[in-house]
Amino acid sequence: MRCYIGLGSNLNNPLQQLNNAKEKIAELPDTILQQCSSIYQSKALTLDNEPQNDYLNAVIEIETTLTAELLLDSLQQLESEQGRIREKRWGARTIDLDILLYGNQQIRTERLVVPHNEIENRNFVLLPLFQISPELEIPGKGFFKKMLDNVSHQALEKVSEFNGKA
Ligand code: PH2
Ligand code: MG
Ligand code: MG
Repeated sequence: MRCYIGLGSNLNNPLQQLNNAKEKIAELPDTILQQCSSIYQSKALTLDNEPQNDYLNAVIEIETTLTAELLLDSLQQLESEQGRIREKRWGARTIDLDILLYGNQQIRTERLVVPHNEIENRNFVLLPLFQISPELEIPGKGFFKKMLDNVSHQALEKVSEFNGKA
């Protein structure tokens, strides 16, 4: 299954957090890392007005035979290994690993909503996704290009590339 994962961090050396998570995802069983976007910086989107550090975000593509649930388990395991503490919704975090797309499946369970609920509202997800897969269709959500136009006012700055290959 071709699958896209969104990475985000705004605590404890975000660049290192993203690179580390990418390496760990590449090492998951039955999984091959296919593509990595650049790394982008943006202001934190928050639900309250508490100040938060800027985020670094990126998107990677993997090919995996893990089920969506098993992939979610693995990503949550990596999040806790990297010291993720869940305080409040949309709070600051060392690493956030979100399943954005799982093939062209639409999934809605207690634990998992795919495509990711917020995908069309976030330039820091759509732009890196577009960078690596401009032809992508987002099931149930319409045209990629249209979605990008709607969020292109959200400031986003390319700041780096991942270390190493793919
Ligand atoms: N993630 C959030 C909340 N706000 N803001 C930015 N810029 N980047 C994120 O990844 C992000 C956020 C919750 O998932
Ligand atoms: Mg998450
Ligand atoms: Mg998230």
